[in-house]
This record gives sequence, C-alpha cells and structure tokens, in this order.
Amino acid sequence: MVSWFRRDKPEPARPDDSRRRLSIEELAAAFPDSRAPERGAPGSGAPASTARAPAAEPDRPDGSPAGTAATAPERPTPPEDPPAPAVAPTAPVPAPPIEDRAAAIAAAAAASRAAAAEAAAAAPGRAGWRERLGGTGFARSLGGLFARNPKLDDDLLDEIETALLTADVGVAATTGLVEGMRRRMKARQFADAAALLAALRDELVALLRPVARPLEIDAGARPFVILTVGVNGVGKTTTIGKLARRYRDEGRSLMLAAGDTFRAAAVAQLQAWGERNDVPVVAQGQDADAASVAFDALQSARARGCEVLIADTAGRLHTQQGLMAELGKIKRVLGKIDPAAPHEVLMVVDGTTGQNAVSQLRQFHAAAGVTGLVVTKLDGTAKGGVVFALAREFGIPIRFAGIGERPEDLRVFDPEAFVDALLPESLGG
Ligand SMILES: Nc1nc2c(ncn2[C@@H]2O[C@H](COP(=O)(O)OP(=O)(O)OP(=O)(O)O)[C@@H](O)[C@H]2O)c(=O)[nH]1
Ligand SMILES: [Mg+2]
Repeated sequence: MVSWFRRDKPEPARPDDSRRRLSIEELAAAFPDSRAPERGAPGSGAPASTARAPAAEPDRPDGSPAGTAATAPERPTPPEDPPAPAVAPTAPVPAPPIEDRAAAIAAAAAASRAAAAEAAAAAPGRAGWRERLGGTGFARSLGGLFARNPKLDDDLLDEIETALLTADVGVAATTGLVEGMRRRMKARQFADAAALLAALRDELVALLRPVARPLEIDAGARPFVILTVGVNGVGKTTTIGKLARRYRDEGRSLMLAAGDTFRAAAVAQLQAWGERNDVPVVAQGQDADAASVAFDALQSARARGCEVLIADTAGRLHTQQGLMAELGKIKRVLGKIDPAAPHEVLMVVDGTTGQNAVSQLRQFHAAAGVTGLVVTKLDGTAKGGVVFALAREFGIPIRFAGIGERPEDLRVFDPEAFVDALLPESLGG
C-alpha cells in the first residue's frame, strides 16, 4: 500500500497532470450521459446505467484506474446514433445532427438544472418540518408548557429552563437564553407570557442564524470534494445517498467514494444508493485502505470532470485515536491531487446523541477540521436541542438537517423552520 502511494504520488502543481491521466480508459467513461441506452452493446441488453467508475478495481499495482482500457475507444467519440429505423421503420424522421442533439441535451440539462435549483430553493421551507419535529421531546415539553396559559413569572422561566435543559440545549446556551429573558422580564418588556414566548422564539432563531450557511458548491473546484465524517451509525452513508439524489436532481455530475472499507456491507450500502440515483461509485472493497480509495476516486472524478465527489468514511469513535488520525491521512492524500481538497469536511451528527455530540465535534474538528455539519434524526424522538449547543459552542455552519429516512428528508438547514417546528403552533406558525 505504501509503495502504491509512492509510485502514484502526483506532482501537485501540474494542472495538465489530470489531462494526461485522462487516458483511454477514462475517456471511455467521460461522457456524463454514459447511461444513455445507445451506449449499451447492441443486443447485449445490459443497461448502460450500470457503468461504474473505472477506478473501482482493487489492488491495481500501478494505481491507475482500472480496466476498461482494452475495450475503450481511443478518443471520446460521440455516442453512436441509435438504430432508429430498425426500431421504428414507420417513422422515418431523420435524426438531428449530433451538434443539434448536443445543444438540445445541453438546453434540457440547463432547464432541468434551473427547475431543480428552484425546487431546491423551496426545499428549506416549512412544509414537513413541524410534521417531523413536532413529536420531539423539545416540542412536547415546550408545547405542554404553553398550552397551560402560564403566568408571566419566575416559575415560568424556571420551567423554560428545565425544558431547554431536558431537550439537550446544554447548560451554557440555556443559561444565556434564560438569563436574557429574565432581564427583559424584570425590565417589563413583556406584556404577558405569550410575549415572552415570542421573545424566546426570536432568541432561539438568533442563536442559529449565524450557523445557517448552506453548502455552496464552488464551480471552480472540479470536483468539489466533500469528505463525510462522524461516529458509527449517525447517518453518514444515508446522508451521502440523499445528497447524491439532491445533486443529481440539480443536474450536477457527481461520483461517490466508498471510503468505509471496514465492512463489505458498507460498500454495498453506498453502491445501492449509487445505483438508485445513477451515480458512479468508486470502491476497492472491504479492507482496502480508505485513503487509497479516496485518492483513486478523486483521480477518477477529476478525469471525468465531475462537479462533485462525496467520500464516505467508516464510523469511528472520537476516542479512537488511531482511527481519528486516519482521517488526517485521507485529507492529506486528497490534498496531493488538489491542495484545496477536501473542500468540505462534513461531519454528520446524530440529533439524538445529546450533549455527547459536543465532545464528538470537538474531537473530529481537532482531527479533521470540520467545515460543516449535518444533524440527522431530528424526526421522531430526537430532543433536537443539541443543535443550539453546537451552534453556540462552535459556530460551525449547519448545512443540512435530516428529518427522516427518505431522500427528500434531507433539508437545507433553516433556523426559522426548525425553531418553529419545535415551538407551539400558535407562536411559530
Ligand atoms: N429517522 C431517521 N433515520 C435516519 C436519518 N438519517 C439516517 N437514518 C438512519 O440511521 C441508520 C444509520 O444510518 P447510516 O447511514 O448507515 O449511518 P452511518 O453513519 O453511515 O453508519 P456507519 O457506517 O456504521 O458508521 C439507518 O437506519 C438510517 O436509515 C434521519 O434523518 N432520520
Ligand atoms: Mg456508513
């Protein structure tokens, strides 16, 4: 493995290196629409969408992307015309020239991208948030509190304090919030309990607003590399699958890297998401070196001109120093190909973890320099309050919230929608 890296060590400041690497086998797969039916071998019946990243072959001694070289064409020839007359002899409509079709495809892609962007822009909206988060401990305790028409007094503040602590908002954030409310109450700024609740809502939103910075894919980075990290079972692979769907729907070309090489099932899980979304997955199988998978994938994605590469990693406890150090290695290896990669170290945090999430983030941030967060499992029984604790303590952007298991349940983090879903409807709206 060591020798693999030594041999394949890229020369960092040579942009042409990737072009040189765009060799026969890469060119064979260089068309983003390689899944178009006409690319299937005539009569083979093999669905072209099964095309996988060529670099997936494990243990290739020279580290070069694997195997289609022998059959690949020399140059990126456009897909052949479909044998239209054979299929539809009664419709002798001449196929438009290739240029026209290319333009049409480009226009369709642009239209679909625009529509997707619109849809994505709508995604942070409130629909679904309350439905999913209404059952959380946080929502229930605050909802119960205000359903009783409480009096505006110190007891109310004590109850709010208890509700926030119980919901894992954490001592520091809770104290800050409650003391601020107490001062304002003493200054007679609230006419009644409802006014206090309205102020609480605004304070909660204000706490989250600074971290509500959506993940922007820098078009200048090709590919834009997202490295996902986090402890076991928090939802990393699922989040990658959801992101793959989101980016695919936006019309972006992307690739996934199966960097969780601990379990064969982990690779299969990512491949299943890839298949579902027609996104190629680079894998080397179980027990491969995670850094070498990442390296391989970045080479492939770069050669194909992919816009986004998302790398999975094995879950690890933040207390396992050796495994935490491995994340640093993955980052360094990616940086050999693109000094700016990974462009995003996306830590996935389980919203049900409670205050433990704070120490997890501290450790992962020290080991891998976390640049964005996804808080998952906020639906169901999650307390949700840890989001406030994380925001207050680290100020790291919260990119997405997982509010369910379906692909569309990964939402761009929207502080208002989130807070309003936790508070009684009369207030949040
Ligand atoms: N309810 C709910 N379940 C989720 C959410 N995100 C992930 N899950 C579930 O959490 C479980 C674990 O998800 P994975 O994606 O396998 O987690 P992981 O972090 O990749 O796990 P390891 O690879 O073992 O470290 C799966 O059953 C997912 O369906 C979410 O937002 N809401
Ligand atoms: Mg996983």
